[in-house]
Amino acid sequence: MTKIAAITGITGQDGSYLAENLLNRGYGVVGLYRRSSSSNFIRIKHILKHPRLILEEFDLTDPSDCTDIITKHHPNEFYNLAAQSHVATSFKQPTTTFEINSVGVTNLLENIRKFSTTTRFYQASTSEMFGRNYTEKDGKKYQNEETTLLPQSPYAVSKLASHRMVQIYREAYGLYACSGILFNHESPRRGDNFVTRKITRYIGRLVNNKLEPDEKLKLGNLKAVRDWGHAKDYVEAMRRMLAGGIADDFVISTGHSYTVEQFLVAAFNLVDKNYQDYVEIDPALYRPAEVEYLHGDCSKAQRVLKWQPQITFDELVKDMVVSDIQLFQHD
Ligand code: NAP
Ligand code: F7E
Repeated sequence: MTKIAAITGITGQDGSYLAENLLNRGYGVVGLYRRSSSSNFIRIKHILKHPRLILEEFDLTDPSDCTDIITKHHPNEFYNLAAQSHVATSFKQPTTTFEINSVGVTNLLENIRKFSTTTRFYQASTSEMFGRNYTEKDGKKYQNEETTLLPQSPYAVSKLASHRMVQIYREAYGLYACSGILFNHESPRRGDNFVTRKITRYIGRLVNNKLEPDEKLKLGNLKAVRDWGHAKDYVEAMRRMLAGGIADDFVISTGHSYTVEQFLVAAFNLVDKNYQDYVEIDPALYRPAEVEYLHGDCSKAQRVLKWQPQITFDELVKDMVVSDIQLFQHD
């Protein structure tokens, strides 16, 4: 029988890759999207006519929407990828962030508990929950499932609340509910306001002579360290969590970290330019509180899920730069 997977946030970066992954494996996919005044299907336009994809309007903050979807479809798997996912925005909109990222997740869990206990649930947790904390051992600094969570932003707090809620529903009610503690993952489909895409879009416009005269690339903290992987690899880890034998939480990362400045160098090198000729530091882009260092240890996922990232940092940067150069040839 065809397995049914529901995906919230199908219009986002991860939702679009996960939908492709599951459709390619023969799943029926119920894609849940938020109504907006204009169509937001740019990342899924190539699969919109797929015979096994159904789209349903849905808002995570509306409890009755959650009930309707769960009771109508009784999905085998439910991937909750919807979120207010921008850390800087969460400082400006902490309440909305909490309503979507924490109350919304509770709505889902409560409906699965009441109406569809065999549905397997995936929650998009995040390395931001570690905040400034890391484990230091044998001269190495990293975060894994044992590292204490110490969030530094309203976004991270909201994700920690839902992370813990998932554990409670798993332990108290026996739901098959997993959280993936995913480190940063990027792609040509990354939102425009995340630092990697901001950089590669600028390069795309630069190469195609689409910049305004003297237009600089304005950035904030270049010293922050991130463990960047490719979203295509990371959605496969999500799938494996729900296909596994035991519900649990897993760190998903590459184990290689770089500063924002190193990302800049790698990206500008691809077009034989020096980033220092283009970048201007804008203090307004610094965050009220910063997560300075993220470096994941995903050995549990490697051992239990047999998951390994396939795409290297250099391949990721190239994928994004090449894609944005092509994008602005036509734009
Ligand atoms: P994204 O591109 O920002 O996508 C977020 C999605 O959530 C969009 O489809 C958005 O819809 C939807 N959404 C927002 N509020 C909603 C609401 N109230 N009801 C229904 N849908 C709503 O995020 P992403 O990069 O794909 O990340 C996917 C998930 O993983 C998020 O939960 C994020 O917090 C988490 N995460 C991401 C990373 C990363 O590095 N990418 C790392 C760790 C965890 P619209 O299109 O209408 O805005
Ligand atoms: O920032 C610095 C910024 O916004 C990365 C989300 O997917 O990953 C993401 O959160 C770093 C930070 O990602 C700019 O201060 C400098 O140190 O690309 P970002 P993020 O905050 O790490 C986690 C794991 C998630 O869960 C989130 O959903 O880059 N930075 N200058 C800048 N960042 C941005 N956005 N814009 C700048 O101009």
